[in-house]
Amino acid sequence: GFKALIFDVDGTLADTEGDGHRVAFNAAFVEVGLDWHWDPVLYGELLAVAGGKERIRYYMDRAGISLDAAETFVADLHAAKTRHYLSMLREGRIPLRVGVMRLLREAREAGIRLAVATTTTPENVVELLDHAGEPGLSSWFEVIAAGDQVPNKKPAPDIFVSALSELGLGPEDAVAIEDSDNGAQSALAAGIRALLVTVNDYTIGQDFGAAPLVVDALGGPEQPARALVGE
Ligand code: XBP
Ligand code: MG
Repeated sequence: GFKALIFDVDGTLADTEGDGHRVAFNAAFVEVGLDWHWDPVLYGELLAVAGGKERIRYYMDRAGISLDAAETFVADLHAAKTRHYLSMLREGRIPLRVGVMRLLREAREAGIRLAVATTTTPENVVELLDHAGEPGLSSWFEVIAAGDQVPNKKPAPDIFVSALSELGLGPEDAVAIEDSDNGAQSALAAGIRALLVTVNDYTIGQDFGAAPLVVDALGGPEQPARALVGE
């Protein structure tokens, strides 16, 4: 049987994008005196690129903005964004999605190991989990594979490969849980065939390649998940 669940974070454990990351990016733009503003529609387009720093660069390319010392500029701007995002998390403003806590409890009771594979920064993951209503929830996760610890972000397989290697497991031993096409491609490219996609408003129209099962939520007794694709 399966030995581990490897979770994506943004969009999967919680709806972090529209009211979380997006708002934090805009607060950072104001803080550093930029007149940029990412509304929900534009942000949906920018989500084509995973990773906050990568997303800023993608926006600058699209908008034809070129700067000296762009690398430092992007790093500093992203650090400001992360500060804003962390303070939102510490206020408990971003709850877990329906069914996530139930699944984590059931997996833990069944002796299934828990891990994360995400493009966001590790402190964002810990603060999200630890302010989600269950004190110390981040410590339930044996491995938090995150952000810049690998050279290539999703859809590259690197972060799932890294999570598997930290767990000491092969791709056949794990189930990946994702919300986006970039994430699904990443897990599949890492050789993980057992892939569950739980869509959200930003990702519902995406493709998900060969993902065997796509549902609208992890769900639970009160709000059962609906299968959208797959068997
Ligand atoms: C999530 C992301 C992240 C967040 C921002 O992708 O793309 O970029 O939007 O995170 P996934 P950072 O769910 O596929 O991992 O700004 O901390 O990079
Ligand atoms: Mg995601």
